Amino acid sequence: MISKRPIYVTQPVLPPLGEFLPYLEKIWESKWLTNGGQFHQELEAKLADYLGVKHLALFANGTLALVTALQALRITGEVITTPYSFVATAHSLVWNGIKPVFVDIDPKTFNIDPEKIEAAITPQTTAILPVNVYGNPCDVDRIQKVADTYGLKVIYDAAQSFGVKYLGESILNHGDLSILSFHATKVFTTFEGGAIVCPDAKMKNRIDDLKNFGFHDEVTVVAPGINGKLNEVQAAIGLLQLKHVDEALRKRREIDQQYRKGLGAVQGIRCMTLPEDCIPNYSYFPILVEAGYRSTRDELYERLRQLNIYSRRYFYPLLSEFPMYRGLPSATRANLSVATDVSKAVLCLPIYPALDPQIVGEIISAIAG
Ligand code: T4K
Repeated sequence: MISKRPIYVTQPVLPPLGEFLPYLEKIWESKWLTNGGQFHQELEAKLADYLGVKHLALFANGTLALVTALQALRITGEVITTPYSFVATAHSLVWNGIKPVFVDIDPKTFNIDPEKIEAAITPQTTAILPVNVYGNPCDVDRIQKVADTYGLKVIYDAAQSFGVKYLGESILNHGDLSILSFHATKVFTTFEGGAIVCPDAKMKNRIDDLKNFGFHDEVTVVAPGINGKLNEVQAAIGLLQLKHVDEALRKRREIDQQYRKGLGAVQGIRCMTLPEDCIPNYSYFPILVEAGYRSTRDELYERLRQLNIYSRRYFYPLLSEFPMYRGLPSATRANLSVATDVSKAVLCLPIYPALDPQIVGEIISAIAG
């Protein structure tokens, strides 16, 4: 046993409780709890500034942000997406009556392979929904080129991409819309939460209406919107988190470097590579357990569990293997051979700011030893 307490794949950063109390006092005093209050407005402005994006609409979670992003752009028919993601990506399409069309991934980035998108386009295709898996940037230029050629919208599921920069700017400034998740397991958290990032004010107004039942003003409902609002307590947590997020990213980076140094030479273990000109957020530390390693991925997963280390097989099974998707024509293993191989080999190791470097060292030894 490496540690008496279980070591999970992640752990949220919680600033000192004393720092949170003044926010609660303000909420108690104002009695303003939700529906776009002061903290909500402040967090939208501060996050847009921190992330380097034009407009940002907060949501109760990333899934509602995804569902609403598709509504905002009036997406219908078929949408091309990746099977290598969290279930919310494909579920958001089904909630909108849209058919997911799975396209295989790139073996290096684990993101949708832009080369394979074109062959999946049909007259019903209206959009592409790529995912920046582990916050790792997609090939945004090539994806946009295909989208422009065929007149498709692009919505990035950037749930895991908080703070990632690519080619000198925020990864969130690509495509028509991007969504973020602020779930407890994310680099920046409001316990539950999320956002849509959009480039223009008119679209932000539409999104704001859609997340508030479609209300435009007291007596006008412009669309069958949903209740996707983030409340004031969550917004206050977000404001507090922002003060600590740079330090959290720095600590994550150190753990990432320690893993890379310790595992780089282990036969049969491959660490994820990042594209050049990318500032990552170190949200996950995926390794591939390949031929040449002394055990299978699942044996290593079990061995680590015996040591009280709870790594995770994100993303296994593939979305295309779940019962509601496996009947789709695009869900075959033959169509998704790279994703199938990666999902059988991947293991995400614990990474979070409070993780003791000594434990990281012991995890490395357990894998390498
Ligand atoms: N798109 C993508 C690409 C996503 O990755 C996600 C979410 C979404 C869309 C949807 O966004 P949200 O609607 O969730 O905002 C987790 C998260 O629940 C999910 O948010 C996340 N992706 C996904 C990748 O991971 P689980 O089922 O693995 O979570 P769970 O409860 O097993 O937590 C993992 C570990 O984290 C635990 O073993 C311990 C630790 N933990 C967890 C929680 C909830 C804590 O220390 N404290 C906590 O409060 O899905």
